[in-house]
Amino acid sequence: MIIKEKIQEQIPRWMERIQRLKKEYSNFVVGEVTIEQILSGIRGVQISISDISYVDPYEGIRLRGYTISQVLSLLPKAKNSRMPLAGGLYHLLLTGELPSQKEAEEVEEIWRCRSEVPQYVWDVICSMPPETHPMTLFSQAIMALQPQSLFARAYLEGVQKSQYWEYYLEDSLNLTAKIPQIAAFIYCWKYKDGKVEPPDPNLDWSASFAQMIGKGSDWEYQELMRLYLVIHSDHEGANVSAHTSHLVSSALSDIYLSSAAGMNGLAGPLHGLANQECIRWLLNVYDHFQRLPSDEELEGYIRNQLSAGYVIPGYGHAVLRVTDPRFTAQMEFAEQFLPQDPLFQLVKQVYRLAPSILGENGKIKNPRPNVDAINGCLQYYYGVREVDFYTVLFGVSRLLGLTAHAIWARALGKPIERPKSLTTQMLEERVGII
Ligand code: NMX
Ligand code: MLT
Repeated sequence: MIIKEKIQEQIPRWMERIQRLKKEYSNFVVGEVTIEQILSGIRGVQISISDISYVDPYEGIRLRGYTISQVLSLLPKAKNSRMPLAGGLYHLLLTGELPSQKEAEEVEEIWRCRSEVPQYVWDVICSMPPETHPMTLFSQAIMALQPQSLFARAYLEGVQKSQYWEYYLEDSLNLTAKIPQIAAFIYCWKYKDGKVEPPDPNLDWSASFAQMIGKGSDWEYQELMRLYLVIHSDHEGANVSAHTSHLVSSALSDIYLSSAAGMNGLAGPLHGLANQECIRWLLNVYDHFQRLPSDEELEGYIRNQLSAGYVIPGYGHAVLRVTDPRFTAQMEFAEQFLPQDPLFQLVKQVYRLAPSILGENGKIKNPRPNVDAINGCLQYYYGVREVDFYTVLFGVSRLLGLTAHAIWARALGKPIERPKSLTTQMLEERVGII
């Protein structure tokens, strides 16, 4: 397997770099922590390293050093498509190297061969009450696969630490191979007649999800999914889902346990679930006016929301200080394929008006849109209108990033994480107020 060989070959070099930092610079002070940071969600505290991706506040995400537009243009493309193969993206995340067409196809083929989901996983989903949120079902399905973990078995049998990553890799390929089918099953079980189209072996990973939910002949939707599943895959190592899954896997919990933990974080409205909140918000605006509002009407609406204490979903970011390039990539797609769609017109109108209104009180650090300000509008246009499903799509993509971080964490022998927590009194004593 090419990805495995490449990782294997790279490990000694990475280990050497880490060991050198540890040995020669272990007392070097990287930064300090202020009380404000401690009290505001450890914001900006540099606490971990991962080389899978990095978010520059003024540029946005780079996946293995490549910007979103470079990733979209440089990765090998799917058949009859202008969009990348997700298999190529996974190769890039795992190895740091841009794959050839053949290398990208190799990952796609591995996924194809490992995509079968055991019947009991479907039974777990079907035993849940129909009103269960799709993210809960998604997380449960991942957990249900946990008995298949090769790492968990190997650990019990006493496998060497230096080999942990190999089992993490196998588990990750097994899991990521199955997730489009799991997502499609949840969609069809919860919203349709429960019948899922069997996967078409001629389609790539992303298009195959589209086909399984009944969009086998919708080329544009398949293109959208190819775009979507690549650009949502990772956002460095310290966002809620990445950090959660990293923390959990640092206890040597296997990829199923740690990925499900990450998905539970993604299911929060300030994180991944914001895409569901955002489309609801846009639909509410449209319903309220029964048409596209005028600029004045929309401004008034936004101001009312803010003074009632609501956030404007899809706007703001913990790290970014510019418009999210993932938002821009989707804008470009929408301009090409759905320029007249009323909801897309509304997305553009909000983009034109909201940043200056949000910026007025100087509180919000970044009044510009993030990835979630538009992703739901695109799904809605193509008829996937069950908005509480949208975070599952985010999750399908994000599992590529989470698993890549985890494989490398094991490859580099990263230790269990255990930062320190203080009491309020200790802080008061340190600043001298008691
Ligand atoms: N609408 C209204 N107020 C906002 C917004 C917004 N979109 N974003 C931030 N603020 C407020 C925020 O509530 C805070 O107010 P207070 O001090 O009264 O608590 C203040 O501005 C400062 O917040 P920031 O430091 O700018 O943002 P922070 O880093 O704390 O949070 C988010 C980042 C993304 C959680 C926040 O901007 C937000 O809640 N946005 C809306 C939800 C959203 O779009 N989330 C998606 C994130 C991306 N993702 O996919 O995960
Ligand atoms: C993400 O994609 O994870 C979000 O933009 C949130 C973040 O980076 O904090």
